[in-house]
Amino acid sequence: MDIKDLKNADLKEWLQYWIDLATPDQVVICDGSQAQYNEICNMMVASGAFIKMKWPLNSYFARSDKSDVARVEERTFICANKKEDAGPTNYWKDPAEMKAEFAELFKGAMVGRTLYVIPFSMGHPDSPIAKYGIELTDSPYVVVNMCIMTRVSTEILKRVDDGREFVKCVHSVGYPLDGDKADIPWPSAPVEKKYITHFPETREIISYGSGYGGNALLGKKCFALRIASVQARDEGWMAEHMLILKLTSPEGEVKYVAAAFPSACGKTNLAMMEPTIPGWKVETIGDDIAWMKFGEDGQLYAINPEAGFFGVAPGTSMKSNPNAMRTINRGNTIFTNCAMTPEGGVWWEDHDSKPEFLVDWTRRPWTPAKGTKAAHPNARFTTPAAQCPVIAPEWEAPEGVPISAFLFGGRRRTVVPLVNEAMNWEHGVFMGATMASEMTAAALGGAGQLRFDPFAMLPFCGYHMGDYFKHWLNIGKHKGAKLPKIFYVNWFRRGEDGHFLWPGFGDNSRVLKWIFGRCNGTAKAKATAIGNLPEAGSLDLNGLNIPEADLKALLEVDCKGWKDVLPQIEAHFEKFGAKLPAEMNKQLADLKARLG
Ligand code: O2Y
Ligand code: MN
Repeated sequence: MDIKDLKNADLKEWLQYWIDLATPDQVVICDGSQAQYNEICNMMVASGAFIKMKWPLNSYFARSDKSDVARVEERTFICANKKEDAGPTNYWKDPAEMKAEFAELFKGAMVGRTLYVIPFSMGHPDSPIAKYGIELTDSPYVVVNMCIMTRVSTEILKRVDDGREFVKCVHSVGYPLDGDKADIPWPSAPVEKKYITHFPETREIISYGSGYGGNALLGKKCFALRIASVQARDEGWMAEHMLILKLTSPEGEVKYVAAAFPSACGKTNLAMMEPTIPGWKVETIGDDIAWMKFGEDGQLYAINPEAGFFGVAPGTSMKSNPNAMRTINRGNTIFTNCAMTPEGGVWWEDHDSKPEFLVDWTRRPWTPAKGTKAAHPNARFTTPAAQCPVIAPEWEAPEGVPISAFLFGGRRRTVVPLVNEAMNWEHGVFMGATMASEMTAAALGGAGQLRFDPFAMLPFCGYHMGDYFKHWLNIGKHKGAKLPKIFYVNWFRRGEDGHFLWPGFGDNSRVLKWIFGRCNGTAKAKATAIGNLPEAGSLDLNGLNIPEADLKALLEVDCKGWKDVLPQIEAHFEKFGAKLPAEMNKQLADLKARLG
């Protein structure tokens, strides 16, 4: 397919605007083929941007610039027409002013480079829940990562040309090769020139200056969460920062669960978990994002809009996540900011092997004696979901999977029990709205201070968070809805001496089993002031050896602890002003009253 052959005026005009402004040397349409993927990887090996690994097969190392290693929230903007619509939890810029600034920044931004046109689908292209996007980028690294993380094909371009709605995504690393400037392995712009911007009213994303992860792979956080959350609000569906897993009982009964945890709380590990309880099976649908729509039967059906995993490498091992290790070991993986073994293999902190010598992510020789991290703490693997040995056969089902339960959670050392079922939908929305992690003594604010991350959407909601709470409440009022049950889980409870009270990992399947039982009416709960907790004996603890005092702490209501955190919840809610739904203050007042 050639750009000259396009007939859709809106598409052609948009493409031509950016080509004329950024003046790339050439334009290439990405077709999602293995041949084009290989060609781009080979070109990056030749330029020094990629190193081909000895093992796993068909896999590559990339090392970023030291200043471009993660999402940059303070350079991420919601450019809604009205500032109020971005809300208190987002940075805002006026859309017209931002576009005017881009008209300068992008002038000649792609000189000496290729502009790649990436037509992609979020979700199976034939799914009624899927949405399309086109990303223009001057980064071949972004192209190959997008080929793993989304479904790229010229068929998508054809459908868009035929009039199908799409999200306009524009990206440049912000490093034009003007004059006789030579290219470098990881081109990017200084932090004050980086912009990751979202235009919710026109469904556009424009990103400048960063080549890393969520800043540059625009299908992920920018589209699938920030823009999609606005689309979902307007169209009556849900775009959530949630893993989706399939749970099968020994009797062969199946339930699907979606779970929201803040970044770096082990979502990928839970999505691929190996249960320790006999006969139970966990399979993966997705590890980061869920898009959900009501079916005719009133159930919420979820798809994973992504096609790959962009997982945090450090901490991933055969102990923490054997299925992620098996996925990446099957090859076709891009490792970013990991360390390299002398044999051309990969390493990171808490990897299963114990190396004597490495080349670290900054390309310097490394030995354990150096005392530094060999891999960057936000080092990543990009790997195809289809390679995961526990991917559910229906993970790409266009109709999605029916969700029986939502899980919320954070890192709470104190107060919050192992599992707590919401009394009803409104109470569940309150649980999501008050999701928080506890800061350590070393962090700003100190021990006991909560960092609120409502629904794990704090950095990802594309509109006012108060309106987002309202949207959740409205979902609960959908006519004929068979709503998922809502649970709050906490794997991170500690004793006074700092030890973890709960073993976590595969033993979290015990909590999933109780949740499964709550959904089909077979597990018993006791009603308490904070919600429904497992009745004694209803949580499967066979084969575990947890001290009685630890179990008691995990499964009881710490009334004093809850009362002590109420002022923090109050202060959290005050941020949302008049947009905080009255139901949330009512839930808070009711909780206070129940605690006595
Ligand atoms: O650091 C980045 O650019 C990526 S952040 C990320 C990547 C995959 C899944 N989740 C996240 C996150 O921050 O929630
Ligand atoms: Mn995430």
